[in-house]
Amino acid sequence: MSRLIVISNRVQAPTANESGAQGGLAVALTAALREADGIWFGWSGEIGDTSELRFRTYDGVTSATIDLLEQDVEEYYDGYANRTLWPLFHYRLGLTEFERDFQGGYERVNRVFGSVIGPHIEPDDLIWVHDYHMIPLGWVLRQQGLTNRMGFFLHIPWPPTRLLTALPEHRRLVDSLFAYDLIGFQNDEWLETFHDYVVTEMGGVIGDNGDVTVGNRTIRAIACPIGIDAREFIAGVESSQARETHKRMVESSAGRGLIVGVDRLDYSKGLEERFNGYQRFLETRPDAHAQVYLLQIAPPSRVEVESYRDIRAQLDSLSGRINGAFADIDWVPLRYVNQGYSRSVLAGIYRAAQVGLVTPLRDGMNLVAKEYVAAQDPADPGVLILSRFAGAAAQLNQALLVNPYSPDDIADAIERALTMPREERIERWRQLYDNILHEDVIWWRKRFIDALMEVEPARWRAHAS
Ligand code: GDG
Repeated sequence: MSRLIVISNRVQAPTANESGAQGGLAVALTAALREADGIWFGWSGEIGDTSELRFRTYDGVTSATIDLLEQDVEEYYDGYANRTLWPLFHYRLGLTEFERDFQGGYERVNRVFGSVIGPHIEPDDLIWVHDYHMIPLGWVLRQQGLTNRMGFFLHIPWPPTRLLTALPEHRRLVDSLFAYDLIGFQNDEWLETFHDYVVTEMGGVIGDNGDVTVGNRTIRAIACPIGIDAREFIAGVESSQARETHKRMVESSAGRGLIVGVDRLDYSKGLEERFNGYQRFLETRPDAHAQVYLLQIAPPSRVEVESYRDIRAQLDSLSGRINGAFADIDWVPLRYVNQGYSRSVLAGIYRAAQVGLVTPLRDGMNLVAKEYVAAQDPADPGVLILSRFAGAAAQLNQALLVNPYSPDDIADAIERALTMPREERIERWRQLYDNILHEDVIWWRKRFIDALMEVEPARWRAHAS
């Protein structure tokens, strides 16, 4: 069997003392790699010497990391990845920064990754590159003469053509994707917007079987939604820590309904709009006062980037205003917490919540929505409120789907969720649960790898020669 080589920006394979917040990608890849013999390459998250690869194996997952220079981190990670591509791909042109230095740093670091990783790749290895930090890496590896089967998966949305063309050198970026054999997107919507770019900007042709041809290069592009490690998560809900947390939450709720939100502190997650929606709910339903509260967990992320500091400051003041306006001597309507918790603590919190409020303005998938569903009590499940702009909405259409920009929509959905009869909650939850159980992370990995194995291996060789 071929080895699986996974390459992503950050490598966060589990360690013996792991307890902090892992991003969605890290959680999914850890689960995927545990099932396959392979190596996970990427950045250690540290500043230091870029030439030394450090190998480490824990719990069935081998990882190999390099450090990056300070300038690399500024230009490639804080710069092009998080100040250019992230906002642009989340439809936030106003927050997007266009700096030539960022692009230069991005390409340079991709070349560094290629030169360090390339020598460790064997001819039969399957290569799977992840996310927007690493788009040109396939091209870099092809320059070294590698003819392996190579796939790329984009965890975030693919932006509409009219937005993408605002990026200087957009064509160069998309051209480099054609070094892969297979590209995966989270859902049909992002796949279609990619097709649109290929047709309108590159004069390409879309075939019936997912083939995408530009000039003499044909690659395959598919929709392949990521899932959670549902069985592991469900088992976690039964852990003693999760049970203890559940008990603690029930006690501290004192009979009030708990609405929960869990998100990295990121402007794409729509936290400000969510708080506005909750405020609208409080304004228009005075009878609900002291009957419910919203717990928002939002561990800070990307603190080096100004727009992240801005959103944090805005949320600090908005949460203060909401509590100032509505709190009573024995009721705080909004508990806003800026720290991360272990996964089993999160599982206990999800379980205790009558409502899961997941309202990103734009999200590739959103795994929190799936975790919330996994954690529910089958006999008395809570209700998921989900943004129609999350990739997950395509699969989880039994949730209450909302427009996250509309405070009225959010307020109405909260009311509907809190008053939904048990039979309807069970009916909706069953269908959601079925989906997260069947289309889990193992299903996702298999679907992507199977599609990669189906691609004609001679394709790249023919064009490379
Ligand atoms: C990107 C895409 C796509 C959050 N707080 C804590 C914590 N988390 C965990 C959650 C969940 C993960 O982080 C977040 O995953 P999401 O999918 O919601 O979002 P991103 O981090 O933006 O992930 C996204 C994903 O990649 C996978 O393709 O779904 O669209 O943006 O697992 O539980 N974990 C712990 N403590 C916390 O406080 N332990």
